[in-house]
Amino acid sequence: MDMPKVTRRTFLKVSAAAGGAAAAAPRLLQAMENELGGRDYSPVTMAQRQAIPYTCHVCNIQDGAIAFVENGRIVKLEGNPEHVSTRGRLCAKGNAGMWYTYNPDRVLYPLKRVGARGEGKWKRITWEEALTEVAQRLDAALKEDPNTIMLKWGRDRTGGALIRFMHTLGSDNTMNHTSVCESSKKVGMEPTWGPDIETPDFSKTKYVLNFGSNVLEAAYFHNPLSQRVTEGRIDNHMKIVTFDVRLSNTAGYSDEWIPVFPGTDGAVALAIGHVILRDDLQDSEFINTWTNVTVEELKEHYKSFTPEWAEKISGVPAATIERLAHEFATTKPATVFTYRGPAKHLYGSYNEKACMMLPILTGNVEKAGGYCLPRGMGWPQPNPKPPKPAKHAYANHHYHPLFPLASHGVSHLTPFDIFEGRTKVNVYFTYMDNPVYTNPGAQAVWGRLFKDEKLIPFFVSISTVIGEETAYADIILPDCMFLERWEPESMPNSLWPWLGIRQPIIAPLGETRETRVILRDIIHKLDPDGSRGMKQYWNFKDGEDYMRQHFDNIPGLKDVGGLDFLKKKGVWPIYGKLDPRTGKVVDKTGREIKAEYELYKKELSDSDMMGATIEPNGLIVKNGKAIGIRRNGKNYVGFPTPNRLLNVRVDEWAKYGFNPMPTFKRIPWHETMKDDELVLTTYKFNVHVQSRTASVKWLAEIVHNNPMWINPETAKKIGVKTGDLVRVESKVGYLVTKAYVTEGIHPKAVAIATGCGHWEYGRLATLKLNEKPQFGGTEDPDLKNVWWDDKGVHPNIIIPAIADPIGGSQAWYDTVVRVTKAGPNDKYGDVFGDFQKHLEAYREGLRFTYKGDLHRKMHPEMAHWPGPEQSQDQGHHS
Ligand SMILES: Nc1nc2c(c(=O)[nH]1)N[C@H]1C(S)=C(S)[C@@H](COP(=O)(O)OP(=O)(O)OC[C@H]3O[C@@H](n4cnc5c(=O)[nH]c(N)nc54)[C@H](O)[C@@H]3O)O[C@H]1N2
Ligand SMILES: Nc1nc2c(c(=O)[nH]1)N[C@H]1C(S)=C(S)[C@@H](COP(=O)(O)OP(=O)(O)OC[C@H]3O[C@@H](n4cnc5c(=O)[nH]c(N)nc54)[C@H](O)[C@@H]3O)O[C@H]1N2
Ligand code: SF4
Ligand SMILES: [Mo]
Repeated sequence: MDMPKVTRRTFLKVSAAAGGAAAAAPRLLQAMENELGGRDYSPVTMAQRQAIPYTCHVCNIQDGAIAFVENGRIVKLEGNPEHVSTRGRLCAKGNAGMWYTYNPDRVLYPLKRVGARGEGKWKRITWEEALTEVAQRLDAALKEDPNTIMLKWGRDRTGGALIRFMHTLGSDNTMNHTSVCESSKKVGMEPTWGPDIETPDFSKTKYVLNFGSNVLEAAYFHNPLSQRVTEGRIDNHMKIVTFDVRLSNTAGYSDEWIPVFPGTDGAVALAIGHVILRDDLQDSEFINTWTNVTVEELKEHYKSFTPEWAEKISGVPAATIERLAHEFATTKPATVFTYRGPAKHLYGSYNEKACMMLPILTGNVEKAGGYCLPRGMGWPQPNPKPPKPAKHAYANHHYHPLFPLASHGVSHLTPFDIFEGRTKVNVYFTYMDNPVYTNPGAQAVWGRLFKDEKLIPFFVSISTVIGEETAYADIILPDCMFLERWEPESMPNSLWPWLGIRQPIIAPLGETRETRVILRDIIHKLDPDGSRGMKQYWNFKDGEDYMRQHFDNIPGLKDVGGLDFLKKKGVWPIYGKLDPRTGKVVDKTGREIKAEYELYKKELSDSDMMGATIEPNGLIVKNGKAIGIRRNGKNYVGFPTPNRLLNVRVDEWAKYGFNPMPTFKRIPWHETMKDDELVLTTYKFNVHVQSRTASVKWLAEIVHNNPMWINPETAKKIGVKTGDLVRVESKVGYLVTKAYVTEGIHPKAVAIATGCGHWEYGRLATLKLNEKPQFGGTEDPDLKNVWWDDKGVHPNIIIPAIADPIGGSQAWYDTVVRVTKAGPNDKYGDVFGDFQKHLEAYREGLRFTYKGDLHRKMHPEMAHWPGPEQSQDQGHHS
């Protein structure tokens, strides 16, 4: 169909001319709907706005976007229509992204603490002063031990700059935030198939079992994937069944919402597997060819996981499990998606593994409409590269000695390692991290740590704002916002791999500098003439020059212009055009572009096979490296695992006394819960990102408080109605908040969202609206239009730090609480966390680690395990 050629500009002109516009309007409105985007006009001057592509980083999904600039100011953001995953659409948070930059409470120049730690007294200093002091402190630390320099990041999208910095200093002491994020999901999957995430092919599937992912509101890839979920529903009549303890908007959009008892998804998934195997609905050919177990072994192993057994644990009726198993196994194609729901529990890795088994059992792996491997791209690092540090830190972002299988670290236990003297810190760097707010124990644990000048003698924060953590810093080095800096990107957020960039849309505000430049400047201060061998790794003019070193030599991209192409388009490759009628990416002939499937069945070429040997089990080895697997007379690349198969049996787990086969463990303290006890769960709002969006008014206006969800049945027992104050008490602390009574939650659970209840983070987040901007920002008159006076209550102070002994994940969703009607002395917003009790809870949690006394008790089936002394830890996994 030919669309009338209409731009917003002509539309505005037509609609302004009354009369004739009336008849034309409906058709033009439709045309407007079908405009592809990528262009924009000032409603005042009608002039076309400058359009600059970038990659969104309000959250971590990394959507492709376009910023529109007028008179040097970013006035509007929208999705990049040429981006294969994003397809022209941003979520609410992405659309509001410029307010993240124009936050009047941003820190626009370096600051030095003048009062006591955390007291909020700051002095403006110059970059020269800041860099000199940081370099002096680093110098002193280096003399003692490079590993006393620690850097913890929350979200690192610098493309390798932080690690380069630490390796330049010779320090191995790096920490990420993944253990509070989704690490047990990753650890549940990696040994089985290689990567740490799946790509469900929602738009082509007929059936989805969703275990605890709020894909329409949060979850990894929620903007690109929710588009595909909608397509699956509309175009394909797909059925979606969501397991969640809470009626999330994803559960609400699903055909069925199944409220499971917290932490029991694994039992349900195993029982679904039991029915599939019992009734012979599995894909035997796939299992016997592509996994390291046989159908017979699985049938035997799954025998005890009956629907009746799972019903007792999860509350999901056995009949429902039977039905879902049949629907899932007989509808083709079908897929599974999980996110943090199953993973953030004491034995989250087992839960994830049990869910992952369902597409494996039914052969839905790597099929159109199935459960697919992620597709991403990488980029080379500038040369020369600093060597890996010679000495291992006690723990780092992929290794903790008590959690040898937790390949993404266990950073939420770091404070305890410091309190108890296993990790020594002279200089602590933080980058885009806010554990004082986002981690279990929050201010009671992390706040106490950062206040202690003996334990943290010097604290440098590379941040854009003063959040709850940065409030404790000695020096703040002000970073640029994502709309002002260079960064390389790639995310496997659809079935088509891509590379993208962030580039400065506007010049950095104030004196802010981008991180890679800050890090370079620190190194240059430490090693001005290069004699210490550090400077050589930091040879670049500016952020753009560094990007050239990533992008100018990538085959394919190089031919079309390397970084220059990305500066113009934001993303590479451009797979096709967005079809305005369907919203899909199509080729020149108008047909939807196809994804590649069955990647594991790619055949090795003759030249690949040159000099390769085939072992008796089929493994194809070349130069000492497994490059593929021989199956049915053909040489395939196989899966990206060491044995090129799907490892249903994970032998590495057995080395530490964990069950190598799919299994389920109940959370012991849930088994002994008393009648008046409930499980506290926490979740994310669709319009907020962690602690980061608290200063964005467009979003705060939509959501600014977080009452506790409670089931009517439960609320009745304790006599509370919506709006009443409740006291929520765990074994480590209590808080006072408001109740929101809703059928949309399991009667044995309560839920408090994260994202509200700030005590730092600027005037909007804390509702201290009468103060003035302090750190270089200009007043925002819109702050005067804040009509709400309730900022919510943040729950993390009452959540103990417990880690999954396999995956290392924080058990966010396991906290047992007692909820009562608030007493006369309780005030809304009261929070309290007892440090000693947090410490005890942490020690109790360690009893489940492979060296702990409860480990064996939890694993009677592993009686043959020789024990921790014999299970030689492989040492440091770097
Ligand atoms: N809007 C928004 N989107 C985001 C983010 C954000 O901050 N805001 N952050 C990004 C990041 S870092 C992450 S890690 C992802 C997280 O994405 P998700 O994991 O999808 O989101 P969460 O809200 O963390 O948790 C998912 C759901 O688990 C449920 N749940 C709790 N316990 C259980 C259980 O035992 N079983 C089941 N089945 N469900 C349970 C919660 O009620 C919640 O609805 O989102 C990403 N996207
Ligand atoms: N109760 C509860 N707690 C949770 C969760 C939950 O669902 N419930 N979710 C958890 C999850 S999934 C995650 S991933 C973690 C996230 O937790 P964190 O990794 O701690 O993430 P943020 O809250 O995003 O903190 C980022 C901090 O970085 C700084 N910052 C913001 N933008 C920039 C920037 O552009 N540059 C620099 N240099 N600094 C910047 C600010 O100081 C900000 O406070 O939270 C976890 N905490
Ligand atoms: S999901 Fe939203 S906030 Fe996250 S990257 Fe995409 S558009 Fe930005
Ligand atoms: Mo996360």
